[in-house]
This record gives sequence, C-alpha cells and structure tokens, in this order.
Amino acid sequence: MKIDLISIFPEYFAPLKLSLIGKAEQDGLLSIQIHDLRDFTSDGHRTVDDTPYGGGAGMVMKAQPWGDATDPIIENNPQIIVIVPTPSGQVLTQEMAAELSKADHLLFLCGRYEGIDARVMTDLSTRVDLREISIGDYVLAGGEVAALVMIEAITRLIPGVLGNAASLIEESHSLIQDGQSLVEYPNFTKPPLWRGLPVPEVLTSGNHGEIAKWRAAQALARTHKIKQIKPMNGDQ
Ligand code: 6GU
Repeated sequence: MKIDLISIFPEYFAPLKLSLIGKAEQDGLLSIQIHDLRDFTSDGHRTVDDTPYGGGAGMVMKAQPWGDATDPIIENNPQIIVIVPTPSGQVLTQEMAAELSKADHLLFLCGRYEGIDARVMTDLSTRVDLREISIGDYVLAGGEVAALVMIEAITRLIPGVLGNAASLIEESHSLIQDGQSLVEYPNFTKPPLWRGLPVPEVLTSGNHGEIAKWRAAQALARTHKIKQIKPMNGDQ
C-alpha cells in the first residue's frame, strides 16, 4: 500500500518510522510519503490560511495550496482513496478500517485551524473517492494525530504487517454483533497468583471448549457494559 500525507507539520509523522509500521515500510509492504503543504504556497510568507467568508472566529485553509499539492498525487492514480480527517466526518469503525486496508493507495489531507476551504473537497470528489472521516466525538487541533490513528488501524490489517497473523484471525472471530464490534476478553499471563489475585481457574484447566465459552461470555459482557447494546435473545 502507498500512503501519501499532506500537512503543514510533516514532523508529526515521525512515529511512522517506529514499530510495526516502520518495519512494514522496511519490508516493502508500505510506502509512506509525507508532503509539506507550504511547499505548494505561492507567496513569500508561505501562507496557507485566510479569514473565513461570512465572518466568524478562526482561519480557513486556502484552496490553492491544497489543489496544487493534491493534483500531482492523484493525477495518475484515479483509484486513489483521499481521506480528509475531520471532526465533521463519518466516525471510523473497524469495518471501515478493514475496507480501507484493501486499498492500493491512500492520500490523507491533514488540515489545521477551522478546516479547509470546502471547494477543495467539492473539486476532489468529482475525480476521486473522497472520504471525510472522524476518529470520535471530540475536537482535535488538527488532522495529523487523527491520520496517525487511522493509519495504524488500517495498516495493521494488511497481511504481513502485524507480526502474528493468528491474532488477526482470532480478532475477526470476535467481531460484529448487530454490526457492532465485540471488545476483547481479558488476558492473563504468568504468574498464576499476583498481589493475591489468581488467574481465572478455567484458563488453567486445559479444557479448550470451556475456555472458548468463558472468553466469549466475557467479551459479550464487556461489550454490553461499555456500549450499552441490547443483549441478543434476551440473555444477559
Ligand atoms: Cl479526524 N480531526 C480533528 N481535527 N478533530 C477530530 C477528528 C479529526 N476526529 C475527532 N476529532
């Protein structure tokens, strides 16, 4: 997968060199390119923002630098998916991450201030698959951290990026009830007793059927607790 990122703070993406994503890039599974929006400005001050038409607080990112930065990237890649991280977008789900992990090429437009001139999105949406995506119901100062979150959620689902393929398969088994993802069951490792707290007996029983049943029940109970979704078939 190829990933392009455009931002006025390219240094924000230094963590992409670390851990699984950094390794995946070294292994040739990912190719990440970061672009400085200010390289596409046309004035000496490298201005990227201006006051909003209609008035109001804050500044809006000018259309021209975004247009000039995105044109060469999408030019020869009509199948590219362009993602605009924004608190007014559709909230990212595991299902969306799974779908996006199948893409060949993603481009993230990381805006700051009160957002990007809306004509940039209108113009892009005539030529490419454009998605405005939020990472949750709160407001960040810019799209960079949200893009990092999205990239981690998406790229760990690419075959070979996560070290342990078995853990992905296990995860997919515990997904989706009524279109909602199930959270994981609690995990334990040695020692069997820590600060007076024992490991649940079933996990040391060696009975794999009982272990699977216990884990499924725990995952369901935790999911109901945090998401307040209705239990199926009236069971608690
Ligand atoms: Cl994607 N961007 C910003 N700026 N704030 C957010 C967000 C994105 N998702 C939630 N809050």
